[in-house]
This record gives sequence, structure tokens and C-alpha cells, in this order.
Amino acid sequence: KKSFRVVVLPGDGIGPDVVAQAVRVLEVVSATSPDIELKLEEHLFGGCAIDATGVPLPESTLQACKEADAILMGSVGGPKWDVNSKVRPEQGLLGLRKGLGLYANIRPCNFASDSLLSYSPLKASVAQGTDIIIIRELIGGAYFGERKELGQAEQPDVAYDTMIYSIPEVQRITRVAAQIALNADPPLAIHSIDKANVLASSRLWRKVVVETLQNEYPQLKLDHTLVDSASMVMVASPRKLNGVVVTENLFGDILSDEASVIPGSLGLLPSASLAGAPSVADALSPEFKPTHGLYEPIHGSAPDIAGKGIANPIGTILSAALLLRYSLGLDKYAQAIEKAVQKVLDNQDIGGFELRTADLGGSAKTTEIGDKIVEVLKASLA
Ligand code: NAD
Ligand code: IPM
Ligand code: K
Ligand code: MN
Repeated sequence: KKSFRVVVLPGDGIGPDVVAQAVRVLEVVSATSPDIELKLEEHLFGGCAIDATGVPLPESTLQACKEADAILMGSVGGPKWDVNSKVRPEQGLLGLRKGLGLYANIRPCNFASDSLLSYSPLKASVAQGTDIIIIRELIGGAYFGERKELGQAEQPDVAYDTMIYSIPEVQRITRVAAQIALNADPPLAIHSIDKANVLASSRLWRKVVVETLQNEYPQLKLDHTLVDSASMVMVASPRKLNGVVVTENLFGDILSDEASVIPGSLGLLPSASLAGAPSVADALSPEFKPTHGLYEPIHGSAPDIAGKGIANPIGTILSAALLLRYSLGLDKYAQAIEKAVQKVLDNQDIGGFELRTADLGGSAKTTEIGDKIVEVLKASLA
């Protein structure tokens, strides 16, 4: 049996609730498969790690993540840990991304099931057929440029962040976008989003995206949209952005939350954050395994519903599917999980009543959704 080590970081708020359901799903895969075994180990991370150890990313957690074959995460943060305090849960997440070199954040945004169309905040005619894969650069830009807090800067009444990109940083994320576009048949269009009419880092971004694609992937279709306009297109006619959207860290953060609600709920969408040498692009071709992969739902710790047992676990369960696909090379099981999720959302094989959490207008508990997905998955693997 091939054995894989998976580090589990439940984190804060609804994190532990939704991660517990994804863990059950991974345990089903491990127990059913004749040839693989998943060894899951939990570690402290985020606000709960601050409470227990004083820091959000304890050295032992970072070390375990470095040694793991993959990482499954919930979410970190919450009102208990003030944004003005020196030590914050979110610093742990940024430290983990940087520490593992997770530069490529993949956030697919499409309808897990057409039965969700009526839950979209957009009119069905507008939302229908939205199928966007957001590729967000994750360890550059304003998140990691030079920063001075109020009181630390040269002038007493100033604070600043620096949005900075290098040519290699943009080249490698462009290649990831290109590889994902090429994995589809026919290849997907690439939409690069920037603010090149104002920002120097965006002018570099656009130039490098153009040159990299021209030199290395001339067959791919590329267009450019300014981020303000793109955020409007996202709700006015999101299908125009169908394909691969590639953008820098902060724009990607904002646009991916905006896009996430189009297919029904923020609670449905997974993400993968990948590192890889020489390039994650290779990781997305069948022969390659990323050096590190962190998988988490795109939502946060949802303090408004934490502790109520009503969070939607599907984004985290689909993140576990991405973990199997990208880091462990187990596409077959990833597909089985995605299929099980779709069946539950489509109300198939589950006894004739609709099972949805509150974000999708229902009254099901987090654990009930987990129960059903586990049941359907077990049946499909038997
Ligand atoms: P959020 O994503 O936590 O919540 C936004 C809204 O979506 C809330 O109304 C919440 O109830 C709802 N929601 C989110 N996930 C849901 C789910 N699975 N099921 C049902 N409803 C869901 O964003 P926020 O409120 O801006 O942030 C709260 C905290 O989470 C902050 O401390 C923030 O820094 C942190 N955060 C962490 C991550 C992460 O760990 N990667 C991501 C985003 C935000
Ligand atoms: C996300 C979150 C994080 C980000 C925060 C919690 C640091 O919003 O994963 O999208 O801004 O990247
Ligand atoms: K998350
Ligand atoms: Mn975000």
C-alpha cells in the first residue's frame, strides 16, 4: 500500500466543523482503496494556535507541513483576535503560504450542479454557464511588499504597503494559467486582469503575460481587462470571463470572493495553493507532483455562524478532492468525491428530499451534508 501523509489544519470558527466532514470523506477513500492509505494528522494553526502557543504558525506545524504530502486547511481568524493586535491568525496563513512557496492559488468557480442556479444572486439567465478558473498569484504584490504601520514609517502620519512584482514571479504564474488552459479541450481563453492604466507593477504584469504567452504558448487566446471593469463584468455578464482568469494577489483575493457567490454560495467553492519546481505548470500535467499543496475552501471562519453547526462543508470537501487530484495523483477518487457532491446537490439517490445548508436556503446541519456525501461516496466506491 502506498502511504501518504496529510496534515490537517482545522483552524478557527467554522473551520473545525467543515474540515471534520472533509476528513470523513478522505477516511472513506483511505479505507476503501486497496492500494493507498492516508495518514491524517492534526496540527495547531491560526487563532487557536495563538491561544495555545502565542503564535499562529508554530514551528512544529510549519515543519509538519513541509514534510507532508499535502495539507488540508479550514479557515483562520475571527473577532476574538483583533486586527490591531501584533499577533494575528492571518499572519500564520501568509507565513505558511510564503514558507512553502505556494505561489499559485487555483479557485475554480462554476456550478457544482445546475440545480443551484436559482440560488445565485444573479438572474439565472446571467449566471447560467459561468465557468471561470481564477488563478491568483499568492505570494507577491501588496501582501508581501515592504510595509510600514502607522508610527513606524518615516513620517508620523503615514502607513504604507508596497505592491511589487518581479518578472520571474509573473512568468511562473502565467505558465500555470497557460497549463490549466491547455488541459481543456479545446484550450480555454486566458483573461489577464490588471490596473496597467495606473500601476507600474501592472504594466510589468501585462508585458510579462504577453511575452510569456507569445513565446511559450502562442496558440492560446489572451485578453486584458482593467480590474475595475472586470469586477463589473463579473456581475453584469460573467460568461465573458469564462476560461482562465489570471491576476495578482490582491485583485485575485477580491475578485474571487465576488465570483464565488455566482454559483450559489461562498460555502461551495474549493481552492488549491501550489508550489513546485521548476514550475507548478508541470504539476498540472499528469506526470508531475507539486512539491507542496495546501487545500482549503475559499471562505473564512464565518464568525456569524460559528458554533452553530450549520456551515456548508462542500467547499472543504471539494478541496479534499483537489488534494487527491493535484498532490496525490488520485484523480479517480477526486472524481468520485465530486460526483458524490453533485448527486447530493442534485437530490439524487438520497431519498427524495432536498438537503441544503442555510446558505442555500435549507435547514440541514453541516454533519447531515457530510453523512449524505459519505453515504453516496461509499456506495459509489463499493
Ligand atoms: P467569511 O468568508 O468568513 O464569511 C463571509 C460570509 O459568508 C459570512 O456571512 C459567512 O457566514 C458566510 N459563509 C462563509 N463560509 C460559509 C460556509 N461554509 N457556509 C455558509 N456560510 C458561509 O469572511 P469574513 O466574515 O470577511 O471573515 C471572517 C474571518 O475569516 C476574518 O478573520 C478573516 O480574516 C478570515 N478569513 C480567513 C480565510 C482563510 O482562512 N483562508 C479566508 C477569508 C477570511
Ligand atoms: C483568502 C483570505 C486571506 C487572503 C486572508 C485571511 C489572509 O482572505 O484566503 O482569500 O487575503 O488571502
Ligand atoms: K479558508
Ligand atoms: Mn479572501
